[in-house]
Amino acid sequence: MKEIGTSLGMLMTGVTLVVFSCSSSVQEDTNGSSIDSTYAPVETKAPNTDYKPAFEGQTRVAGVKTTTPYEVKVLTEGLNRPWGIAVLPDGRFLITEKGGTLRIAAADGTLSEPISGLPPVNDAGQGGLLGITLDPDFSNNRMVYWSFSENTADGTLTAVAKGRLADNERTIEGARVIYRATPAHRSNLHYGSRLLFDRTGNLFVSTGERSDIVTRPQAQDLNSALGKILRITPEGKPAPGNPFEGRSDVRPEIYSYGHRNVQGLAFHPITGDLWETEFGPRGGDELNLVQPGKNYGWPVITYGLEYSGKKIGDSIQQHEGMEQPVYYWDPVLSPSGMTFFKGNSIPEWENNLFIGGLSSVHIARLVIKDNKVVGEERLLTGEAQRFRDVQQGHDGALYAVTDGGRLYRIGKK
Ligand SMILES: [Ca+2]
Repeated sequence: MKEIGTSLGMLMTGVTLVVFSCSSSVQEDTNGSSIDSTYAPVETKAPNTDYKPAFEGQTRVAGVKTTTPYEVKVLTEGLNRPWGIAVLPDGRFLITEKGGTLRIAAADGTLSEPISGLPPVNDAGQGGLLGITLDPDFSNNRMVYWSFSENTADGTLTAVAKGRLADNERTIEGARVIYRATPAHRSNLHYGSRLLFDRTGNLFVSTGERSDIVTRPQAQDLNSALGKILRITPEGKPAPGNPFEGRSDVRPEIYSYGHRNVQGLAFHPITGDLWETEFGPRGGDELNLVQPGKNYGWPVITYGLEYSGKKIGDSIQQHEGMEQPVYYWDPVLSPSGMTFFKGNSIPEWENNLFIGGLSSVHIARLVIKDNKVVGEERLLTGEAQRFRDVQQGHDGALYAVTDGGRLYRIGKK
């Protein structure tokens, strides 16, 4: 209830402030179309730190409001801790459930029985059956790829597996693990776990640094798979053309490093660039444009604090050789799955980024122009749901799942 009250308060603040937001009252979105009003930033709470952004527009940009009427429907509340959505060619949804099950949801919200045949997961803490994506040739080979937290003798790790969705859709056939993000660690936190095929047929996989003080520095360690974005072949080998290919002192599956816990991956529809979101600690959630071989800074630079309120490391936010986030949140969004909106069924949404927020209990809409965030809106603030993934259906609408078991459809009215 607290969140709902806050969002109403912000709405009123925004309406009040639009009157004197004259100097930048017209912006262009990524398509060149106008956004006719600029509102106050959606965040009104005090930040956790007094850190200064590296550039204007890196946090708390102007608010925007969707003007095209859209409707929000709860298609089902019957999912059990859903985590990731893959859109099937026929428009239905293949959805992971954290406890280790996979289900298909029809467009009307009807759920299949749990699909069996997946290897066991450790669903303690943040672990479980997590990210999912379809083979680019799924229509012919029915292959599915997923990530999960796997038990090993040395603790748990993020593993990537693949298998064939049986013709009767009741099982996954021939499931096998193709990649393990080692080292394992005795923690149940920060597994990363989004999966995304690129245009060359190789698979991006995000990991986390497992949260503990002892594993955190491995985000900077090029001989560890923790705190990375990896790029592997469909057989789990390092993908050809990776930035550290040929270097014997680096794991060749690494694509970028210095990440904390990446739960959002998406390609920009126009530029084709890879974008990611990751959890910061207390403050400092980030949106990054991912470039090969680059260092994204964790835990050396951060806009956040330890959960205890202590400073992290040397308490610096910028460092040569380390990339700045395109955007950051303080207080946090808790960004999970995300997608760019393709098409113009809701014209002002075209090429905007939609990010599921967990603790913030809303979906963040970001307007991005020239690789900078120029507008932010909070959607579904009244739902009081932790949004775990957002994907776009073949009908052009957005579909989102929540930790509470809901599947939403958000589309043109
Ligand atoms: Ca960073």
